[in-house]
Amino acid sequence: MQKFPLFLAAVLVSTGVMAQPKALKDAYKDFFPVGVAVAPRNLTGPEAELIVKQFNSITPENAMKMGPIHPEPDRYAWEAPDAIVAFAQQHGMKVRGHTLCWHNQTPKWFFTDEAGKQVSREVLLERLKQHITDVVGRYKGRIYAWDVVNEAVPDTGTGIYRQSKFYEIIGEDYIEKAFEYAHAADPAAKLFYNDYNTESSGKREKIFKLLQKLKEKNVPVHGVGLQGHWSVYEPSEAALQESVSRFASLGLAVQITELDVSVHAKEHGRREKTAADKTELTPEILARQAAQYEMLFRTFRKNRGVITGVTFWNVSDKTTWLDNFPVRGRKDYPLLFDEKLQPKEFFPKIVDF
Ligand code: HAH
Repeated sequence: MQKFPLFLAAVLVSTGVMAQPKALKDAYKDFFPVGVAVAPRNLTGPEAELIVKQFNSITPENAMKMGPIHPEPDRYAWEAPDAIVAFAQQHGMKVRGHTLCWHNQTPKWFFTDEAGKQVSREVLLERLKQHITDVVGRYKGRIYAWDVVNEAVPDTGTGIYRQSKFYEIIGEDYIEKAFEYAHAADPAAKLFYNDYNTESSGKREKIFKLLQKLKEKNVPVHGVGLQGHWSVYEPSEAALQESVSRFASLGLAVQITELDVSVHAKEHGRREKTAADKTELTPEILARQAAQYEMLFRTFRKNRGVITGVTFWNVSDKTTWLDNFPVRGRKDYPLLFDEKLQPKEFFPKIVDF
């Protein structure tokens, strides 16, 4: 389509001379479901239309995280997650749940008693069990896959466990416990360990060891989620293929769970905006983004049968979490649909192969 100026392409498509590109979910129907992370506000108006047209799976971006869904010990906030699951059912879409146990966006009350003192291992395990049982149980049969534990492995150092409150209070077995509780609550759900930066060789090996241990202990873990918060500069095709093959060698399914391709170089820690932080969409950056997306989807297709799902983290460049992370207020353009919800110029290359 890029051979024509945009207005001409639009005329050719609307008059039927030129075919509209296929929708993502149709192009990949023999490969994997294509999903998108949403908030309830995305489920009306033009964004909802785009979602229904392009995707066949949906994930709540925030609504099922520990803090948002379980703000107080005896109160769950079901409204937002219920609305998302209902939308999916109405439109015949799958739902991926995110996430049951994560050191971030966990409410403070989880780790402290009424006097403000840190709780014991027994109390924290009991709370984790209650939380997972209630959340997974409520959506039993309606959520086909869950991110059970998110980001338990640190980026640096040699230890394989992140020093989180769950790890400090319970010990390393909090991970297997979380999987066991989830499996008991919905034995049919596919259970995933999910993490980012999975193509860095050091972190890949640490995650591999963690998963290997879980498999050896017969913990009900069925897959690994590569978040896929990538950029126009990384990962390389070889590094991505290595991650997919390495994790698959444990007999695990692999899903890309939070895909976006930042136009900025990847950083993993929050920092302030500086004068150097301009967002310039040069032709070079745009060409890199097109090439990166083409490489990613070619690699996903090559791994048919192993890669069982691909989920984008947000709908369009209109708003994405990367507008505020890692640099608050720095715009990013990481998705396949632009700020006007239109497919980007290279989109046909992703769906025609
Ligand atoms: C993800 N962390 C989380 O899994 C997701 O729940 C959240 O909405 C957005 C991103 C990614 C991440 C990162 O890329 C770098 C450092 C910490 C976390």
